[in-house]
Amino acid sequence: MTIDRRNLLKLGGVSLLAAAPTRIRSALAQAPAAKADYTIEIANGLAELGSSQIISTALYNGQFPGPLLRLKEGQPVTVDVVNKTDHPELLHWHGQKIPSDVDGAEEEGSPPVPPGGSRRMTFTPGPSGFRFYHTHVRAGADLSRGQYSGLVGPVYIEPKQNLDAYDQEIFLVLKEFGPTLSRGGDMDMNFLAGSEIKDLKDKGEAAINASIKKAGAAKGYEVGYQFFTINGRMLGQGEPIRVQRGQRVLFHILNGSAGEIRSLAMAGHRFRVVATDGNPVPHPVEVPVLWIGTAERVSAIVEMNHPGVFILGDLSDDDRGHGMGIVIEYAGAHGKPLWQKPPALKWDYTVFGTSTVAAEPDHVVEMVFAKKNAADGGFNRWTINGAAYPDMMQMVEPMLRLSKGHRYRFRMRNESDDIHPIHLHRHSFELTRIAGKQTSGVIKDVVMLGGYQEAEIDFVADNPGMTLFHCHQQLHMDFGFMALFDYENV
Ligand SMILES: [Cu+2]
Repeated sequence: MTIDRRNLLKLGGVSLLAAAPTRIRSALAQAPAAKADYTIEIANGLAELGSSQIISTALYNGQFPGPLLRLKEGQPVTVDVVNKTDHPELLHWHGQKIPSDVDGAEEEGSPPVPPGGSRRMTFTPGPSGFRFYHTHVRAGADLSRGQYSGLVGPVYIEPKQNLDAYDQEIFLVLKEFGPTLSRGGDMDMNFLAGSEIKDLKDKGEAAINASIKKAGAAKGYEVGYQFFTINGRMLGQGEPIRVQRGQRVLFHILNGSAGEIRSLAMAGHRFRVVATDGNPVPHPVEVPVLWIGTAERVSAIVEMNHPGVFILGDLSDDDRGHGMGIVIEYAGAHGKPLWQKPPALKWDYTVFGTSTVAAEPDHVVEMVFAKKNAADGGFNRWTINGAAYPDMMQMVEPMLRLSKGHRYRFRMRNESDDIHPIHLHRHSFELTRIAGKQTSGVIKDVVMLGGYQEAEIDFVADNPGMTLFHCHQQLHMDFGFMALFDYENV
């Protein structure tokens, strides 16, 4: 055997490397050629929603939803994001407590992934639970961009300890495709607990009426959809979820929509909600229906004790008819999947919380959300305390400077008739008052604020760096419903 360099390394490879000075070893470990834990490629591709519904849209790794990433709490991960589209992209790690430069929002200073280029991100995942990743690109009037595309994927961060026993774990991503613009269109809001507050309604209605009088009865654009899917398949088009009698199935459900609110029910079955937005709730409660706002997540256990073939689907006959559902099939059961309208339910976050009064905040920040009807080329313009967040071309003054370690309470008042799924980046918050009730212990990163309602959320400023706050409806955030917070690192 000739002793060349290759054989020498093979003979003594390990010990040679082990004997190398620390400086060299760490350089080897950090060599740019080292493979990332995950590579996510953004490119246009085809998604087969049904046998005769094939659409072209931007996808992660050529699939919808993007691949499930199972990360480990506290264990650093490296992700390469490769952008094969012709425009800059941003991949946002929704619901994670990570630095601004990897969070994936340009407003916070995260560098975009250039067209034809790539970017490596390293961060320590957390908190544990069900999170997700999605594009944070502004779409504006271009309905091929932003979250109107297929750029959504689930993340599960393994906790150090598992809380619940279950037999099967299933991830569901709810998403509409084929967006179109229309004028007006009213959202069904009767499902949310709480009632309209008179002075908010008076102000909101006065503003709408004044605008319609001036502009000639035109309401701002809304977005509607042609195709409705769960895990990228229209109802009846994919494989059913196969279960066995007696199983406890843990569903992790993500509303990956650009702006819709979704509901889910299944005849003869109830959902025991164990986590909201990935965070365990103080009181897991059984409910017959789930309501999930844009970007919200629900983790719920269903006991499979009612054999048959069922539709797990949206309460809206129209949306379910256009695909928003999936078939659940018990082993040995056959026949047409059964759908049954569930009993009426008011969705009330406080049932999962405790009535203990939450800790007192150091600061209370008052916020009023309002709509300027059709004020932006036919699109509604949205304001927070009278200011609309401008387009990305301008430098933006932070709305608020947070002090590290302080507890903040946002007192949010909605002067519009729409429901807003309000999202805070890089932090989780605690619901402290909603639907007219005090509560505590429900930890989230998105909350639905009802039309003409108010709510309070608390968070501790414990993750310094620029922080974005916005409505998670793409149409609302793109037209002003956003604010930036600066941070004092002292
Ligand atoms: Cu909104």
